Amino acid sequence: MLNHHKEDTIESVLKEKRIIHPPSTFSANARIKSFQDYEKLYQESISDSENFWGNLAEKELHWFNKWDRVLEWDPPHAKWFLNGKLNITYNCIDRHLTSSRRNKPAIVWEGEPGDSRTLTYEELHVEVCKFANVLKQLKVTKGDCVAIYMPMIPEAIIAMLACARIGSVHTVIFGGFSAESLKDRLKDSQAKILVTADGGFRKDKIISLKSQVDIALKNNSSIVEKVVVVKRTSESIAMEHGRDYWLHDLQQDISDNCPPEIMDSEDALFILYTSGSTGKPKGVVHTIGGYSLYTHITTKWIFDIQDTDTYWCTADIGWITGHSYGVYGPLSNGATSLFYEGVPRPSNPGCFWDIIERYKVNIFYTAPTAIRSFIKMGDDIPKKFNLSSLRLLGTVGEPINPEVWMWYYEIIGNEKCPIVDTWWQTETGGVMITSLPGAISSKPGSASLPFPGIVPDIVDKNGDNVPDNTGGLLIIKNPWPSMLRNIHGDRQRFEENYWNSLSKKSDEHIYFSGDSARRDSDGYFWILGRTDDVMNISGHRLGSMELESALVSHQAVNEASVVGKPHEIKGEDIYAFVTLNNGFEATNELISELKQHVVQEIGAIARPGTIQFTRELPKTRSGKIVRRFLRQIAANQNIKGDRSTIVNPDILDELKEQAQLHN
Ligand code: 6R9
Repeated sequence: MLNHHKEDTIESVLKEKRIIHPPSTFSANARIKSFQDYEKLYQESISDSENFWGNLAEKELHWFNKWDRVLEWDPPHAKWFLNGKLNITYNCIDRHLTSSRRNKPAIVWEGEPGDSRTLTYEELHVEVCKFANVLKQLKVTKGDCVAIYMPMIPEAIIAMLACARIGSVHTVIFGGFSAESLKDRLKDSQAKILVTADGGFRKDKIISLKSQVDIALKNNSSIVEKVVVVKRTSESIAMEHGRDYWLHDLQQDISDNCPPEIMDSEDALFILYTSGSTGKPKGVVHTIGGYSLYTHITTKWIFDIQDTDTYWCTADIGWITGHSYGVYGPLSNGATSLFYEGVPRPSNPGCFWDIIERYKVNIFYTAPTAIRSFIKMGDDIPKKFNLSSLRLLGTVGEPINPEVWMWYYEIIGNEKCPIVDTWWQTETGGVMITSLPGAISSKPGSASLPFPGIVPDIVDKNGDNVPDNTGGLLIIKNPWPSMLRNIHGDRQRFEENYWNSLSKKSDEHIYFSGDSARRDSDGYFWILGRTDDVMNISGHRLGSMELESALVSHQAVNEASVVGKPHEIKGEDIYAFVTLNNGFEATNELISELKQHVVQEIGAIARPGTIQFTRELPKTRSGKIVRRFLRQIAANQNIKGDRSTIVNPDILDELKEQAQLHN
């Protein structure tokens, strides 16, 4: 199987002609049942978009006070549902308590060691209120930032909702990040409180989160005031007097009554950090009203969740997918959302299929990198399990190779489940381009068509349209409810990075995604990848600059340039070219040391696959490293393109020759 997908190149994607239609039984019961229905909805959404979003907001959400205006668009600054008052936790929890959903599981959770927990909507309400009261007791008030650095356990979700309940702003920091990354994000967000756990279980090991916290906070009394620690692994950990508190101690005798804070539609809900093309991660800010509506309606129409469904999104809550389609979207729809602490591992390669069988999961949403690793493990593993409960599959995070799509369709979906390939970003808050499972036929490898209300386009770097089937920059032409509102503390970066990137037509204020794509003659979008120096490693965004800074912070490294190299499971792998300081020798030991150093600086997801030492890097006259050539070398391709811009062209052949040793 993998042999096929290795050959997936842009050319083979261009040749992809298969079309898979929604099964008629699926369409008959779906919310959006036909292509005509989609087209009608799309037309309505575009011809009077404020009316479209206003009607949905009124119908789908509970507001304490209705808004005065749907949209104020002062490009690139948008305000949605002006003066509307709401609380996302009221929509995600309280409103379900007056119906039969009260006793329905909201969260079904399984730990890696096999322990499990179910929280009904009523129980979730109690837990969120108790946690919210703990935060209040710690003097967290509206607008304060609370950081969450947790394994995938129910308390992580409860903590997010507790923040939203009292109007504080959460920033979830992926539990796989190192102390250094944690520290940077805590500083930038100015979080007052940090919620963490003694540890978590991952790949049969204990991840000691609290010790990372201790390193991050060491000699840094100005970062967070207090740390709330959830007991998960019961490992012995250090607790600093006056700073660290066990959650169970704080919760003794705490009230379970905590009315939701009345929030303005444009108050911040969360900050989530993501990599950009500079060394400093961007704190993407989302606000309550627009995000509530957009995650609600995309979940409802794309995943077509019905009240009897069990839905599972495998993303960690440290990423936007976990926020929008693990927590907020499903709960707002009153769904049962499943969470799993662990990941497939050699001791339990079939754990995902086992969970699908045991919990009778109906809707399953995961990433291409995971699917590729399942293919590699062999069809025998999923075939041992009963996957017949599944009725819909989804994918997100990176382009899915057509052959990988077909495997997912045939082996996991048994050719009866539609697949939604959903294109979106941390910045967009929710899915922008996707098929709708009952209405839009899929072409394997294409994210399909825009969601209602979204107007994507493909342009060149001047902002001019490119013909169909030609690659170009993927842009969005209109504002949408869950668009990012800011980069935390850096309005200028927000404006320049996303809205002023096209030289000629910057006055048009179109949203620049940083991805390239092509549109075919049926209007389907095919995402080709990033156009900036951001890599996509197993569906996680990592900026070249962040990695380079991490490498250069090692005493042996003089200069580093990092590019992505195609990888059969991860999509891309990290390939670093490094020059050394005098007195350091290029040894295998140093390679291992540098890899470990990057893990320490950023986290395990950033471990470079290859480090190649060199005496020089290819540079322009103005001293800029030319990554384009380095990408070709890393990919083991012939060097193509104009070398005349480089001052030291000879280095290219030398690098190429040495690269053979690494490939
Ligand atoms: C949701 C999420 C965003 C970047 C995005 C693009 C890539 C996401 C994709 C996809 C092709 C899809 N991406 N979904 N590429 N097809 N269905 O992943 O957010 O972590 O911010 O990453 O991921 O390159 O620009 P985020």
